[in-house]
Amino acid sequence: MFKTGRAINPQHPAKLEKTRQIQACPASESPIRNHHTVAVIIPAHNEQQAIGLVIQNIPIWVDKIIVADNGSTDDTQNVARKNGAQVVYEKHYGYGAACLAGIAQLPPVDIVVFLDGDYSDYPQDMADLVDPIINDKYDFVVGSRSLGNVEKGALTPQQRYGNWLATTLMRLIWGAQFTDLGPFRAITSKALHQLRMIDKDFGWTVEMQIKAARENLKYCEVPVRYRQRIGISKVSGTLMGTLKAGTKILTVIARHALIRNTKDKKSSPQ
Ligand SMILES: Nc1nc2c(ncn2[C@@H]2O[C@H](COP(=O)(O)OP(=O)(O)OP(=O)(O)O)[C@@H](O)[C@H]2O)c(=O)[nH]1
Ligand SMILES: [Mg+2]
Repeated sequence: MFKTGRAINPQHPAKLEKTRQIQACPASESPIRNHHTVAVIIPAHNEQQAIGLVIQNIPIWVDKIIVADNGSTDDTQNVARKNGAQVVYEKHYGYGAACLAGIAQLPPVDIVVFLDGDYSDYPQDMADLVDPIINDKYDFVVGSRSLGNVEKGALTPQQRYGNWLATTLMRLIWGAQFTDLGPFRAITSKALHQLRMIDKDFGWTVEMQIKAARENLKYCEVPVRYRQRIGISKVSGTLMGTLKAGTKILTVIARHALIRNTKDKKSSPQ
């Protein structure tokens, strides 16, 4: 085990109290999880107001927290370090690029969890995603906001429509049973390496799900809560961000569908 010795920000005693209560997960409640090592990767770009809270609310049984930062011009890196995370710097801009940089620094763990650095996800609910892997031998668990409780205004209508469109296309093309492309997700290290992720920006989540379906991973969704982010919206809250992310997601689906068609044609008798 390689505990990070996570320091909780002493400036937030109230939060610490709350965190401790949430994190208090008696060993007897989950004896099995204690034998699995878990690392968390948080892509973050200018999240100085949120990143400390995200880290503080990560359950105590997590062994390693990596904040993958690219190009933050605020205090994100310092706040993350003060709260006990390892900070990885990636000079190429993009969500996927940051995740890949985080993966490159992973110690040998059993399970890797991804979540956003804007405090939209509920880190204290992490057991809901990790336990199906540990108890039921799933390879990959996606936190579905469509199935869970979403605070009013946390998901824009465009985001909901985009998620519906992407998951419908995935179902039609690959028979993949997903209801969301949510950022909060857990995967075994073995499966993660098997997927050979390459997307450098907002095609990251959909790429992981397409490949999981294609590779016949044992996957499932669990309902997750989702709330309005802290700080300034960078992607879904802006027209440009939504268009860019939406186009990228559809491009990734199209590209993988094309690969599938080409392979089918090659393998079918002439
Ligand atoms: N490392 C890195 N992280 C990013 C980048 N863009 C966004 N992020 C982080 O990725 C997570 C998701 O991005 P968000 O900006 O929250 O995107 P969103 O949830 O679709 O939309 P909003 O919350 O409305 O902005 C957050 O933790 C961001 O800080 C990037 O280019 N590099
Ligand atoms: Mg967000």
